[in-house]
Amino acid sequence: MTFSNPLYDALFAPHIDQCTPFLHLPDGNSLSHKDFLELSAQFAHYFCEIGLVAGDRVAAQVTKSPEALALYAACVQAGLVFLPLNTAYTSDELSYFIADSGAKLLITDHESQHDCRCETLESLIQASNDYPISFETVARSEDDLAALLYTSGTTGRAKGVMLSQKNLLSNAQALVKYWQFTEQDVLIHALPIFHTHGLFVACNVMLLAGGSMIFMPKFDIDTLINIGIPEATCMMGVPTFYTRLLADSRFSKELCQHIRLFISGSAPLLSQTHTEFEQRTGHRILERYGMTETSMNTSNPYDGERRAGTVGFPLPDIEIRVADPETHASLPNGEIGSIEVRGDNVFQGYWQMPEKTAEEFCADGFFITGDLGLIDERGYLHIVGRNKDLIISGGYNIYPKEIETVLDDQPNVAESAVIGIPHPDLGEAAIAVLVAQPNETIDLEAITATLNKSLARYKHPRTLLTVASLPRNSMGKVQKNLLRQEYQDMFIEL
Ligand code: MLC
Ligand code: AMP
Repeated sequence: MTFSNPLYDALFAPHIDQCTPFLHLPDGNSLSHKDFLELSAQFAHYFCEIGLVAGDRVAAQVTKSPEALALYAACVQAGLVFLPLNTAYTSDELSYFIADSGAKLLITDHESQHDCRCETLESLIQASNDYPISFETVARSEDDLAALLYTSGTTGRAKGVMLSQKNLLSNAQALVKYWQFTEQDVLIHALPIFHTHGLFVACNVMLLAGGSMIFMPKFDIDTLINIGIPEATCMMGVPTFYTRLLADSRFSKELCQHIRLFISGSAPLLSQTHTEFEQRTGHRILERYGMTETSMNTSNPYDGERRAGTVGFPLPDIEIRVADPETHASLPNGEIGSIEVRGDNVFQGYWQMPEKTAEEFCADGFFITGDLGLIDERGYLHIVGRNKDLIISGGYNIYPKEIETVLDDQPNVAESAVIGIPHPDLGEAAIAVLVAQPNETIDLEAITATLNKSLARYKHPRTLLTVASLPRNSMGKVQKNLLRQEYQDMFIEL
């Protein structure tokens, strides 16, 4: 069979005439597949009408809603590259993404001004109202880009991750099969839809399987307990979802009686959470491992043993190796090395950054994830650390370098170190340790005001501390491990 637009044809087109529910909304209403696709077809007309052509980037920083998700469908259908942005990003952060991506259109909740055409979602909905409810899908090949997702890094500027139709489709196909999703499934969707997890893992899988989603604006424990869990068959979440559920005495085995699968990812799930969850509900959480650049790489098995503290096996047709970080030769089982991945899931490179792209791929095509792991005697992958300075807080990535660059620029700051320390709710939380210039004091309030302007809230250090000096090794490198040790109990109730 030849496809004119493989992603649209597989995920969306089969549902065009289906009046079955696609999104169940918290107010009790639901939106059918057909209604959803008619709305997205109208958006696609609008995009064409304003002159967008295949390959143009469309950026969206909008509150989660069915209409926000329809923007994604419309981009795929019109051959455009969807660029979703965290709603927490500041205007400064947004300007960078717009300039770097060369987006032609930015869609936001409120009126804004940036270096491209800017529309509110509301105005777009109104303007699209009179357009036809069907749209002739724009042809795309499997290697054409479907999405551009920005990810920061340990050095330099945020990078646009180029994801092709094939990257997204192959992963959705693998996951539907591996996790046994069908049109009977009802997924609790409480994740944001501007990241790989909520947008591609959750929505692409459910679209391909033909099931429906309980589409919540955000994670809310009461909605989850009163509506989500009793009505659903499965949930995807970050570990914080699971620890919050366990902390709630209303969460019980009875409540989960229709659930067949709980999936966790984006951050390490503590073995303790896995065990407590099984004791409370009888369900073993299925943990999987992925990243923006690769979508999902490995997963614990659906039928076999789900081992706590591991991320399971490579998904079908995806190769994983644990390699020597210098030579990239595979290491024997049990040895810790660099986790590297190859397959149709792996992205096409960083947008307009060929050197950065080259640095992160091996000559034989394996992508270097920056995660460290080992494969145990039974073939399960364990993630044991990161070869990159990264904090994962409630499933959001915080790159210390980005925060340190802002802090180091502030008056009277000689240097700074941002570290992640254990946090009972978020897994890890960021704190900043600052050193003042000689004989100066740092104005912490002024720093907070600057952070508010330049960085999304979730990236802000939870605490700013001043110290006389930072610990360094003989090479002069800041020993963040010592700082982490010193402050490790700050958020833990002893
Ligand atoms: C919110 N805040 C956070 C935060 N989330 N701070 C640090 N880390 C976080 N994750 C801050 C807000 O800025 C705000 O600060 C305050 O906490 C309350 O905000 P909120 O929106 O009410 O928070 P809450 O609803 O409790 O959100 C927590 C959460 C949410 C865990 C439900 O962060 C979440 O949905 N996380 C999922 C992230 C995700 O989808 N990751 C996948 C990435 S893809 P203030 O100061 O204003 O009060 C990926 C690949 C893969 O990693 O493998 O999946
Ligand atoms: P992102 O850049 O937001 O896509 O985040 C990807 C990173 O999240 C990976 O490189 C891992 O470090 C981390 N990650 C994702 N899933 C897991 C998991 N199950 N366990 C531990 N870390 C994870």
